[in-house]
Amino acid sequence: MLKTEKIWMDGKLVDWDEANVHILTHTLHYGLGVFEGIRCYETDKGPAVFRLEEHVKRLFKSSHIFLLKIPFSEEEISEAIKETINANGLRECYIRPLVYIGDGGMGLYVKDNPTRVSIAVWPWGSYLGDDGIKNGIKVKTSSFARGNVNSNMARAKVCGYYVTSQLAKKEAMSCGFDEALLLDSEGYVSEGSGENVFIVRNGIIKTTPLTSILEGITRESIMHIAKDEGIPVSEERFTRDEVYISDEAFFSGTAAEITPIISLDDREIGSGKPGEITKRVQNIFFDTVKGKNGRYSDWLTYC
Ligand code: PPE
Repeated sequence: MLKTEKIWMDGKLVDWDEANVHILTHTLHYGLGVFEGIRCYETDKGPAVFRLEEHVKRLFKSSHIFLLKIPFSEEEISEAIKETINANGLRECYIRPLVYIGDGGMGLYVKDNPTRVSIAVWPWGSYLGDDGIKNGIKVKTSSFARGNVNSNMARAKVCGYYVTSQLAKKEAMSCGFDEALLLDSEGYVSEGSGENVFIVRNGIIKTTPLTSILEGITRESIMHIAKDEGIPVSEERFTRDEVYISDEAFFSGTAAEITPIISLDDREIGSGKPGEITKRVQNIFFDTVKGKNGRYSDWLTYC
């Protein structure tokens, strides 16, 4: 991880090495915190944050679900994100806002511990590798399931959920795969450890419905682009064997961007290479985030 200079904590910029918390920070023990993952891309007009407003809104919605009261407004957080990017002089970076419960009381029920907010930024290359973006990755269906919708609040990007994701990721990696695909509690495909999933069959793009997945902002952007391209998009449940026989598949996410999936459980998907529709959407997506596609210019916030 590349260290940067400043991290925003509770309203002010502090030095990277001073951005520390007490060991009794509540979230460290019990996992209740919410966060965002946002990317800022280099463009001809300077650094631009992709879909800033949507990410900040999701951070507030995640907090709402978990009864966390963020002591800042959405506008203040958006400004703080831009301020942190500028303070670090970065042209391109990943942005990690985190809302967490500070120290004070211990035990599951605490009333008076402060709700704290931090924003860190750092340069982060391709999440699943440059080769993954270009040539695709190999995926394994996980033996760990996406939690039931009444246990895991899927609409929230909550820290605690990522223990399941880590189990799935570790399992996939130790079996020689690049990433995991989790099924939901009923056995249908849900999403990757940190990505939404798409398949393409007979020219139609399918993605899992919002029932058991994070409401991905990249996912929404892809559906928007596909519709504009005249490619039909269907949000519907599908099974792992439908992925085996699909023509193309890909993951989407802020960190993962658009990464083709070339096999699932050792079954080649389509030709075993990134598919034509995947590449078409990928090209539009990368042009868009880099400010080279005027059609979606309102998705970019310049710092
Ligand atoms: N599902 C999950 C479980 C998920 O974590 C992410 C993002 C997505 C879907 C895609 O959502 P969106 O980024 O809005 O398109 N995962 C973040 C965390 C990755 C990490 O390892 O940290 C991310 O991509 O930033």
